[in-house]
Amino acid sequence: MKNKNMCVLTGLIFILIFSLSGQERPQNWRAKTLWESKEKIQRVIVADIDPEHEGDEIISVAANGEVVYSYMSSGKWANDILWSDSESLTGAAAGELDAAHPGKEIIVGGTKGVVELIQFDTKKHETLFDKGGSLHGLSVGELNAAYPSKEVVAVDEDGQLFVLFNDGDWKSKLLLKDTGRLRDTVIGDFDRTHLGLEALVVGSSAKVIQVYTENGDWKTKIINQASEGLGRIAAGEILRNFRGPEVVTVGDKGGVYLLKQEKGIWKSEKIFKDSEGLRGVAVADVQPNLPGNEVIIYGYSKNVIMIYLKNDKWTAETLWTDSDRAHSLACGNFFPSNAWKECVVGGYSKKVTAIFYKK
Ligand SMILES: [Ca+2]
Ligand SMILES: [Ca+2]
Ligand SMILES: [Ca+2]
Ligand SMILES: [Ca+2]
Repeated sequence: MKNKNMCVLTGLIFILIFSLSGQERPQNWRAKTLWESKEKIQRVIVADIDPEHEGDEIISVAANGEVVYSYMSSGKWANDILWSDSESLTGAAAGELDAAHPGKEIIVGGTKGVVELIQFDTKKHETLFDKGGSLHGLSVGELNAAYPSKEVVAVDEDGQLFVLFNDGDWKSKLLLKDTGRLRDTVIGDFDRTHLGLEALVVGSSAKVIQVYTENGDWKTKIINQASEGLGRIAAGEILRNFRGPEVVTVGDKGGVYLLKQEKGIWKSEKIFKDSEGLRGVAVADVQPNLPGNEVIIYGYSKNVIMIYLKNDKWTAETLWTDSDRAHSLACGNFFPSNAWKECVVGGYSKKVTAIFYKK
């Protein structure tokens, strides 16, 4: 009898704590399930793939090999399975890779070590690359002016870093083999000392590796070494008094690091630590009443967390909690009726979920 009373009392205390902490939660954030797969969602990306449809579209890839295209049509969400691989897919990216085809192309890769290019409208596909290990991360961008097409960076679980380029045919070059798994890559103008764009790559070795070309030759260099394995990387303007873009990496132990290049030297600052490992990061203007862009993270704690500067101090707010652990997050403007960005997450819950601010 005494034990039962204790249980009731403990339960009441938990409810009290839960409702008190619940008050901290932002009022204007909503979540909506867009797609439910039969297996884990491994990567979500947001890009303006179809120029005839306003705003950005969403691509998700899953452990069952499905590539799903999600978009708003007449105010409702529609989903279209573009491709089904026979094995798990882990990486996805979008970019201009076929000048003869309107809109961006989608590339995916996974366990088979093949990079497949897919057209969103015709569903036509073409294999660009088929000799890597289990691919994990992909990015597309203008890295080498010698070729008219954009280039692709593909990284795998054996630590191999490949570039794919088109000189009439798609070719590949292995640039390095890291000591750990390579997991994610992003392309942008991060290095002020180098003309044009660069790619950055992160993985379990905790290194941040830069890929760039010099006089047409492919080069790599390590720009930072974190104190924990890194899971994801993103970039965007964060600091108002700094001419960015800044770079954010997230780690296996929950660390969130802001990297910026000052006078040619890269500096790193830990801006937050989550309770568990992180598998999603984005930099975007997701909340209009906070100035500029915010950093959004998603991790094994199941939480989607927004980090921003408030009175010069890094502040974190949990926006939403998933039913299971994270694997990927991306943000973009897929509700084009307002100027600010929305986010999408996917992971062990097998669901692709939109997370957005509603006035
Ligand atoms: Ca579009
Ligand atoms: Ca540059
Ligand atoms: Ca904002
Ligand atoms: Ca929007």
